[in-house]
Amino acid sequence: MSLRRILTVDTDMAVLKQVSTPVETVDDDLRALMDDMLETMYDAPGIGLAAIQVGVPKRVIVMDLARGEDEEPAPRYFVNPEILWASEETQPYEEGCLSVPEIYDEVERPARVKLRYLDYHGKTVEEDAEGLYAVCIQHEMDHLEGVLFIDHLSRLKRERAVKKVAKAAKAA
Ligand code: K2U
Ligand code: ZN
Repeated sequence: MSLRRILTVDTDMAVLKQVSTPVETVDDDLRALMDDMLETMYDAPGIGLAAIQVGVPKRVIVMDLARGEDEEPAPRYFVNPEILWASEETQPYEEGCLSVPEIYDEVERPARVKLRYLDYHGKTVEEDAEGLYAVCIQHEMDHLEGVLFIDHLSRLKRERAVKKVAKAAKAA
């Protein structure tokens, strides 16, 4: 396993805006990528990561919502995820993003979604998500469409966010 660089909007916006391509086969090479993505996510730290965030335009997401010190890790892997149904009811959540460091703002998303995806071994899974799981999977699936959480904000907030990330990167 190896750590990958996480792309950020100040230098890698063009890559992050790409639409990712469906995976043909869940094989050992793809599992090695998912292992690297998970290690990179834990190191960041974060609770979700899309493959495009490490520069790989494949429809792959990793996630671990078990954040407590005393919680066992609970890694999740999503290949070619689809949302089959989304509730009319929405919920606001203060989101952040490893590709838009130090920026946080409220985004409104469907409170519950029904998912279909391939797991780490290529098996089809259908699952309901709500709460932080629903927020995180929708945030990550936006990444697969080249959409960042700041794209859900006003133009002024979005432009300020990109400028703030660029200024912080220059100062670092
Ligand atoms: O896509 C990413 O950059 C990963 C995000 C996932 C995420 C964003 C918003 C809401 C939930 C998940 C990072 O994990 S942001 C860090 C974080 C950590 C705990 C809770 C929320 C966000
Ligand atoms: Zn993100």
